[in-house]
Amino acid sequence: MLIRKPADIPYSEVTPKALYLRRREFIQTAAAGAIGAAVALSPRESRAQGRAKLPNVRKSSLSATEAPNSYDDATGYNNFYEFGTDKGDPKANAQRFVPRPWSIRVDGLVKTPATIDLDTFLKPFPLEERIYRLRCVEAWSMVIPWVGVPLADVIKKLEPQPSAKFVEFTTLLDASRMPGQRVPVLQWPYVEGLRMDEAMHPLSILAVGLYGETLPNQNGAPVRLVVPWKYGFKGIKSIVRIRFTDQQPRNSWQVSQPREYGFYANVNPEVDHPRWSQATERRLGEFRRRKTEMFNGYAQQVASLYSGLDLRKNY
Ligand SMILES: Nc1nc2c(c(=O)[nH]1)N[C@H]1C(S)=C(S)[C@@H](COP(=O)(O)O)O[C@H]1N2
Ligand SMILES: [Mo]
Repeated sequence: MLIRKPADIPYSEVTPKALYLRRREFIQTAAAGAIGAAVALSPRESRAQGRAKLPNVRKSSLSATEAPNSYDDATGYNNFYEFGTDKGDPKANAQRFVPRPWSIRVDGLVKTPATIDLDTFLKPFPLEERIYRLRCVEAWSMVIPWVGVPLADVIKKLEPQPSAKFVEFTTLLDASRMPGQRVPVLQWPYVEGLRMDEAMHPLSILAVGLYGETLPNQNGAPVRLVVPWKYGFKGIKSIVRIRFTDQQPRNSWQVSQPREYGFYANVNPEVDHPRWSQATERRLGEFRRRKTEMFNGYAQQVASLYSGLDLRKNY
């Protein structure tokens, strides 16, 4: 795999200059506490809900063309066990979570291990809207307009060593802020991983928002992974650590129930979960079940990543 050093990638190449400058301007305005000026909601509403419009979000040609679910579906029906195990718990219990300041530890097989401030680090990256299908392993699905940056661009800037074959992500561990962590339903902190070629695929993003606004806490503020051809649990939320490794990471769901959840977790209607079928799904807001598509409908883009791999064994 070709990984160029950041010094070789001028920002003018990854970001049209005007966008880059405007984004800097927004960050500076936001830092100065004037964020309310850029918000479409009334100032009171935005303060109460921590909602703020993200400026200069460009549409992506990699978006699905289906109609997105409602904002209420996307933000009111979630799995985020750090805030409880019912689908309504994350929205109810994450309201007071404060996702700033936020730093991410970058370590393992990387040129320079470092602790980076999220806002400073992401400043140069242009934001894209990516409308993706999300298919939970529990057989429900949604279509969500995420706002984020390609994970590949982030990884290139972090400069993993050539020996890095996987990337592991870890969620914040802090039971005082994430009360669900007092309950041992999973081994905390939540951990997920991708093979390096999966992480570098253009569909993989780090999301910082949805519906043109900053990410609500229940959706994984301030930054979470979205990998649209995999079951939802790969989309780890509230990331505080990125570690490059030559060993396949042990992800939380696999650790908890290895017979039911594997490392790959590719959406696959032909491989049932031991306790239920994966052939169909219920789209939130719809009555009739839909047929689940191979790789969640992204087979054309991602199937080649798995040629030669037995997807029954590597579930
Ligand atoms: N840290 C953490 N990330 C997580 C989870 C979780 O419990 N903890 N749940 C996962 C599961 S099972 C799903 S389906 C998605 C759902 O959240 P979303 O609707 O915001 O994508 O988040 C994933 N990320
Ligand atoms: Mo899920």
